[in-house]
Amino acid sequence: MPEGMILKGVGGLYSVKSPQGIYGCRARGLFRKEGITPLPGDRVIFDVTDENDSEGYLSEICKRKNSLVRPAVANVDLAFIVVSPVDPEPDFLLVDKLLCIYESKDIEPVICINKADLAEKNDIQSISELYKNAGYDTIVTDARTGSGILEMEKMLHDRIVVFSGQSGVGKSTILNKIMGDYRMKTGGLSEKIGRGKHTTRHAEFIEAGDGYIVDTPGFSSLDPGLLNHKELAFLFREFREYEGKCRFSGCLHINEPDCAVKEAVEKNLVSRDRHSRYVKIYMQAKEAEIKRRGY
Ligand SMILES: Nc1nc2c(ncn2[C@@H]2O[C@H](COP(=O)(O)OP(=O)(O)OP(=O)(O)O)[C@@H](O)[C@H]2O)c(=O)[nH]1
Ligand SMILES: [Mg+2]
Ligand SMILES: [Zn+2]
Repeated sequence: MPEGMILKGVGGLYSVKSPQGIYGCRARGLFRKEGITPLPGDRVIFDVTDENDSEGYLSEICKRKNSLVRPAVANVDLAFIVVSPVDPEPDFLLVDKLLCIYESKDIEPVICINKADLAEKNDIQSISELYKNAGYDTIVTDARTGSGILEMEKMLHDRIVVFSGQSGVGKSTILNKIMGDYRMKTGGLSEKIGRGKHTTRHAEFIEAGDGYIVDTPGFSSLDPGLLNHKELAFLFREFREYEGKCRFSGCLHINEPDCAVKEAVEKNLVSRDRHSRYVKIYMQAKEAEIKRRGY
């Protein structure tokens, strides 16, 4: 049976890309019974029911590496978290929550500092240093002129990539720029990515060379219930080297005495702001869990 990858799913009809072409496939009741919703990014095995019309049925969904809720996609390799130093003012709490979510799902995050043309050099530098020191790759872009976009495109190779971040930071503008580059390379036509209220609600893959990118409508807050507070300390990358060095095993690095992470904050080895946001996210995630359980 042929194998392929779901590019999009609308109204129970899935576009499956296979070496033989794109097939429109329906899902069998089987998946609904098992509580599985096929997602873009899923590797699937399908039955061809009509070769002429390229129609088929999904018969199996291969094991997922991960899946996201927003955008609802599977098997994501890389996430660009877009942040703008100005207009809108950066929401670092959101950035750090997104980082935790990607860390928990084994998705490599890259911080993209956009609107470099509007920002002060110092502001770009301080955001870049903050996240480099925490162990992340950062990239500086100006979606208007396209500076930095080529560097981004080099990271797309053979990967499923999502863009996320606050509303208005320039995700769609960057995507349009990338698509424009590929359009020029391939001579093909492609639609513009929606902005604001025109943003499509379902996740859809955009092919960029041999990589796939997914736009996400911006958001102002994230459901803290998406994170498990007990795992949070492991999701802050720069805390990991202090693991096992606190006085108490299972130290949360919040109020405990002789905490190696808090000592590192005092010595400026770990950013105080990142640590404060860790505490905040921990509290929010814990509260969300209490609400969920009801005690
Ligand atoms: N000066 C400047 N403006 C930019 C840049 N990137 C985006 N913009 C502008 O910023 C505004 C918002 O850009 P969008 O691409 O719609 O932002 P978005 O992140 O997709 O926003 P949502 O879809 O609401 O999440 C638009 O007016 C863009 O033209 C940039 O690098 N420099
Ligand atoms: Mg957008
Ligand atoms: Zn500690």
